[in-house]
Amino acid sequence: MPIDPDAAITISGFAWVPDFARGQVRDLRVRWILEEVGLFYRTRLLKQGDQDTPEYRALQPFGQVPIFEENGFVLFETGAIVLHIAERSEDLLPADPAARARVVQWVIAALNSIEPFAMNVANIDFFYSDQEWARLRRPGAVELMRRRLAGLSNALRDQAYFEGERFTAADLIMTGVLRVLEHTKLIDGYTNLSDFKARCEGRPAFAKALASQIADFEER
Ligand SMILES: N[C@@H](CCC(=O)N[C@@H](CS)C(=O)NCC(=O)O)C(=O)O
Repeated sequence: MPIDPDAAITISGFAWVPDFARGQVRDLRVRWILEEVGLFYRTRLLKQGDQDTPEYRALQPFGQVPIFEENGFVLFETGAIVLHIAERSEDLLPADPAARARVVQWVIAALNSIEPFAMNVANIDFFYSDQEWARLRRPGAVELMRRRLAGLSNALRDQAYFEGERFTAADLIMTGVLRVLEHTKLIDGYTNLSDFKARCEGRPAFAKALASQIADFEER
C-alpha cells in the first residue's frame, strides 16, 4: 500500500466521518489513482475545525477535502487532482489527443452531469429523510437521477469502459460518482452500469485505496 510517511505527495482527508460516509469521502478517488500509478503518498487528516483555519483555506478555498500537495505545488478539486496524477500514466490518460479529450469529457460528465443528481438523492436520504419536504421531493430527485443513468447506460453500451477496452481516469471518477448511490438500488436497474462499477471496483488499486481510507478512520 503506497502510504509512506516520507512520500513527496500529501493528500488531505478527514480524521473521522460517520459510518455512512466511510468509503465515500472523495480522497478515496485520489488514493485510488495514486495506487493505480503506484505513487507513494502520505495523508494530512483534518480534525474538527481544521477545515476553517486560514492556512487550510489558503489551499482549499471552500475548506473541503481532498487537496494534493507535492513539493510546494498544491491542487484542489478531485477531478483536477485525478487528471493531474493521471498525466503520469498513458493508460489512465491517453497521449492521443482525441482519446485524451474523450477521457476529460467523461471526467467532467461524471462530476458535472451525474454527480449533482446523485448527491441530491444522497443528501435527501442521509440528511433530510425525516423532513416532509424531503419525502415529497425524493421521487422527483430519483426520476431525474434515473434519466441521467439511462443516458449513461446507453452511452456505455456493451463496452467494458468509457474509452472502450481500456480503464482510464474517466472510469475511476465515474465509479466514484456511481458509488454515491450505493445506499439505493438505482444502479441495479442498468446491468451494464452495475457490471461496469463492479469491474472497476474489482481492481486491486481500488481495494487498496478503500482499505487505506478505512484504516485512517480506524486509527482514531
Ligand atoms: N468539488 C469538490 C467537492 C469536495 C467535497 O465535497 N468534499 C467533501 C468530502 S467528500 C467535504 O470536504 N465536505 C465538507 C464540507 O464541504 O465542508 C471536489 O470534488 O473536490
